[in-house]
Amino acid sequence: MTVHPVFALILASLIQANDSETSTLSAIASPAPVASELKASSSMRVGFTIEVEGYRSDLSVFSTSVMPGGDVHIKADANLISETGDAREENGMWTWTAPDTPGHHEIFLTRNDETIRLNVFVLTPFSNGQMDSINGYRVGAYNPQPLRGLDNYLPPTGFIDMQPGMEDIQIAPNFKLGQFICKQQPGHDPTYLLVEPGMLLKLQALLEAANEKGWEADTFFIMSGFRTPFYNAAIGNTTTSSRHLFGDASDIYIDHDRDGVMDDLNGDNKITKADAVALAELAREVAEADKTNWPSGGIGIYDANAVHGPFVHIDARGYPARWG
Ligand SMILES: [Ca+2]
Ligand SMILES: [Ca+2]
Repeated sequence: MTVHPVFALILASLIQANDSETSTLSAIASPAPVASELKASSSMRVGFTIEVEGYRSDLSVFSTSVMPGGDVHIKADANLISETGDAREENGMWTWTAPDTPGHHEIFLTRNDETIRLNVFVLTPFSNGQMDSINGYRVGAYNPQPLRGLDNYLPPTGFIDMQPGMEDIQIAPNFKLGQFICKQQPGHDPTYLLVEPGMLLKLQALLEAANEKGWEADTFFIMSGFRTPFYNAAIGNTTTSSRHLFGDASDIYIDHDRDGVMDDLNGDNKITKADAVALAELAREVAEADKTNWPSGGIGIYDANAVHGPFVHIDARGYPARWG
């Protein structure tokens, strides 16, 4: 059942009024709950599910993106509160229409005592082949021909506009926006990137599985998240279809002891490829057990070399791929 926010407010105000000397009338006249007073539930997951962009999620913090003026469709048996944009509901489907300018918005879905905070990034438009950079940030060009004709390999039409201070935005319970920026042009403000919801679901599910296995970690170290085509070519990659270019790939390791390399996951007192294998095997187990929180995609294992330690590649390309 969806309780209209105003009724919920009046009920809450009346209950509060019992405990205070405030008159019922002034309690009813108190301001409506506004998004700035809400925050996501403190647990990683809540007792209800939303569906956004085809992804079902019960994460207390989740993120999606939309073009300026575009609609975000959120299927949820919950109230929606947002200070910005234009929200309406029909038959359990909320439509949130984005403002016409790029920026970061917060939508709160509340049910009973629980709240999901959904970040919506309104993207800065990008015309592939027409633009090489945005505000001095080199993007380069995407292959206009999508791999195998698949939609999720089409050149993006916009990027998240990461202004100074946005690095610390929590985009999933254990992940921040700044963890995923491209390594090019360090310190350049603003920067532009893509972070796809399917990847966030997978990283969060894998982190929770790692914790359950007894591997301590507050997050993964994201060695490489988003890459522009410009940067991907600059580091010597010849492929034009890397999922890093599309914001749904991350090269990760657990580094809870913060020494800059993978932790000793298999307990043999060495940091080797075997530790990446252990993390990848756990990812494969999650892939088998939890299709909701593990959208189909790639799991790759990488050994250490002269410039990096062992790591695991995770992506949400839409079909299974395994290597390494
Ligand atoms: Ca470590
Ligand atoms: Ca080891």
